Amino acid sequence: GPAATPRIVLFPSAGMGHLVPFTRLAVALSAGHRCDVSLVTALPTVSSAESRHIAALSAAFPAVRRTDMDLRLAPFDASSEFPGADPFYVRYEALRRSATLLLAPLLAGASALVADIALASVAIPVARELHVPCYVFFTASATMLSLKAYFPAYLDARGAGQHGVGDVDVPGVYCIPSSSVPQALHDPDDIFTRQFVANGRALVAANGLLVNAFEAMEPEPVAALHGGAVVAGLPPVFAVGPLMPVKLGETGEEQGNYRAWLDAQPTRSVVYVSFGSRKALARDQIKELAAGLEACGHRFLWVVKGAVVDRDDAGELNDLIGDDEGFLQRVQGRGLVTKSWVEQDEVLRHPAVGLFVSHCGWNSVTEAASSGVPVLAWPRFADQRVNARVAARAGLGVWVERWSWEGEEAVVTAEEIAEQVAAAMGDEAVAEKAASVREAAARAVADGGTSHRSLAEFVRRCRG
Ligand code: BUP
Repeated sequence: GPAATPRIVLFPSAGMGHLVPFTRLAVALSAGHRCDVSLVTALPTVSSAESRHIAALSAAFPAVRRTDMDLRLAPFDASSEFPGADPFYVRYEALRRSATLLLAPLLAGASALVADIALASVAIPVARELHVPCYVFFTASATMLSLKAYFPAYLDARGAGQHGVGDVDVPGVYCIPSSSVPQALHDPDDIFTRQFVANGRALVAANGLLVNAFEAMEPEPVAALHGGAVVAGLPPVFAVGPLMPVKLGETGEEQGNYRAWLDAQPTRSVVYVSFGSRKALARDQIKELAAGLEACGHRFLWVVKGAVVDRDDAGELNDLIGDDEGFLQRVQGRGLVTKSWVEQDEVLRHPAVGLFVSHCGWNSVTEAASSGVPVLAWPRFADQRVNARVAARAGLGVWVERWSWEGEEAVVTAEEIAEQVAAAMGDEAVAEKAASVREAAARAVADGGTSHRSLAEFVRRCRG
């Protein structure tokens, strides 16, 4: 008879950068590989974008069952313990501390648990106790996964009494310069660093690792992770990316008029600018960016954020971009600036878009790769410099390495921004290489491609 349908429980952490790839994985497993999938949704969500996204997912894909986890049942007073910490990292910590209590009941009858990397070290023992195989989904690049897996060994080898993080030469991959190591990792007591190291150490205990990456874009790290060069004893690694975006319909937020505006622009004439869902640029940097976009001479669509969590972003657009001199009026028609959520994947696939000025959050990089839009990389924090290098090495775009990131004082000037945007928009070679990355991505996820086969192999193992 037909093989049993695997029942897979997906446990994401917080923020759109994690929820979006989990949604894509859920749909690929449910619709593409006929698994029975449930998605754990921790409530209340940190951002409104997440709650809108979950509602839209349930409406569009009812087969992906939603299992709510009420975090109010396991109260955790983050405000006193981590004052001033990033609310998304604080949420990871709340999930980590609640996992033993709240996760176990959700695993009854499961064939496998797929836990977010941010929750790995707590989810693995909970699943083991219940004899449920536990896989870890790494939502960033394979290069970053190799750094995460190797980092605990790096710290141990460095010895006691040594402080600070230097260049990290990941065996079999390449040397990640100290300046590209996520800012937080330079501080051993940072909440992010503690989680990063605990989760990195736990990887060897997982039944397998899924990563939203594909071999052709990151050949060295994928090979090194498979071959045991990075860390001995890693479980099988399944490179299943770039996971395909799913159409969810309207997510309920005021969508603005960007679709109609894009439709009216000539082919490859628009610069799309976004720094992701979870960090605002400093106000003086926003001002320079505005002036740079005005000076570059091209059309642009700019998603601008004023707060870390969208619920806190109540300000007016004019105030946010410090527009006391009529910028919005001067660029009217040529530039569209919005504070609202846009369907980024749809924007990147629109023929009018010719360049993506991006912070290089990994989802953004994968979306640029699958749509073939060249990236002008401007990493801001966390793993983004590592990702920017991946993008540049793969030929997906260019990275101006001297541009500062969070914690460095220097403001990138309007002149420099205008110059680099204009150069990238005029660079035919970059556009051609980005198109070839798109073709490689399409081959990876097509039937018989490396990523398609990896996901099928993962499902086969879940069948047991
Ligand atoms: Br903002 C924004 N529309 O307006 P990243 C983001 N997105 O669709 P981040 C939109 O959110 P982390 C918007 O396409 C991507 O899938 C975007 O993830 C989508 O960056 C996702 O690119 C954002 O990984 O998360 O938000 O900084 O730090 O976790 O990488």
